Amino acid sequence: MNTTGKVIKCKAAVLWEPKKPLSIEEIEVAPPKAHEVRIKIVATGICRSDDHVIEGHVKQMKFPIILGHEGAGIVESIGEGVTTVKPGDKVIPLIIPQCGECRGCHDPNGNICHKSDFGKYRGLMSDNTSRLTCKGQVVYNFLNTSTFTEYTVVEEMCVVKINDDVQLDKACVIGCGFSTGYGSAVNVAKVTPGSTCVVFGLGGIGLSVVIGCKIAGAAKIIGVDVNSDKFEKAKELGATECLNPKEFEAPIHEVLLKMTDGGTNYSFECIGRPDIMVSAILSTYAGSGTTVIIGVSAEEISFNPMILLMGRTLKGAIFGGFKSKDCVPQLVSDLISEKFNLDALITHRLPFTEVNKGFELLHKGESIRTVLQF
Ligand code: CND
Ligand code: ZN
Ligand code: ZN
Repeated sequence: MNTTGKVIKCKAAVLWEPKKPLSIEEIEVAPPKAHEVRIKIVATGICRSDDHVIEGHVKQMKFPIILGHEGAGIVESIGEGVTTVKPGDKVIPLIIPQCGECRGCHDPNGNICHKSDFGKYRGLMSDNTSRLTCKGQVVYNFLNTSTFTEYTVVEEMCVVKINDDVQLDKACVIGCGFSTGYGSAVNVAKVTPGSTCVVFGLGGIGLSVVIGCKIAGAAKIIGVDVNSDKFEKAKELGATECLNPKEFEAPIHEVLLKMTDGGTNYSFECIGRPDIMVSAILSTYAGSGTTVIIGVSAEEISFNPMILLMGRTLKGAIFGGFKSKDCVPQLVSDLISEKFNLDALITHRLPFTEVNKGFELLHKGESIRTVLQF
């Protein structure tokens, strides 16, 4: 049945309020307006950032909302004026838009398009309306995407066509976790061959940092996690050793300074804890160490400025610093040509309707990425 121009009724996982399970509901997805694209989602990963909203950590968030931001799908229909995708194209929705016109898009050294919803959390399209409704209520979108739904509508600047040969149930993790971690290593830190790296937090993001450090030629990649079950996979992906802070009396940065002759060249915080962000900075080499903060936290961090005066650099990035529309197709091609393998990141697959079970696996520390299939 041709659905172009019609409202689509379909299933979606709606979060009505924080600290509640997601609820599988029938929703209405309006047709795309000008410069918008309606996508049939084929697969989506579960990321800790979705969980931050469920747990109520993101204060500005509006409800009800459809979470999910690590998806891949097929274009169902396009609005007027859309030129970069067409119905039937395989696509990845983009958590960082690339409008191509703002200062952020013109900045060769950054990727923060001013149309991004990070930090603003308006949850609406550019015209301040939503294409999603449920039981007569407006439903907000998450990070310009919303992928826990059979169909979603995004703006053209928030979607990119990818190679038709890719499997969407693998490529979906390029929509957030993989690109975020990998790009933080190769693109933001610019890890150099022979260097020493430490990665705090070995979830989907941290393991993707490990993959990036290895491809960049790091000599030593130390993984740190309070869950030692994460170590086997980290080593399989390139970690040369792993530490559990619970097994040491001294603070973990002191252990790392001893192990690395005064500090690592690079450190990455992939958890979202202010105390670990400071540990990450302190574990780098005074003189020229670089820390990249990737974890999301609403709390503030504080440390003595002398720590940076000593020559350290502190950076942060969203989506691994990648300009989304420019870089995602290449990352997909790199996956097809086996520059990296994402199989190890996808530990579980579930039908979309079992989304809450996917979050349980994340809470228990059993999953890296659960991919929900539609
Ligand atoms: P996930 O929960 O899978 O991984 C976190 C890991 O940290 C787990 O293995 C934990 O066991 C471990 N951990 C927890 N506490 C500690 C501790 N005190 N010391 C050491 N290890 C610990 O999460 P994820 O990998 O999906 O996401 C990680 C963070 O990255 C999270 O805050 C998420 O919101 C954020 C993020 C950022 C971006 C971005 O663009 N910057 C994009 N997506 C997610
Ligand atoms: Zn994410
Ligand atoms: Zn822009």
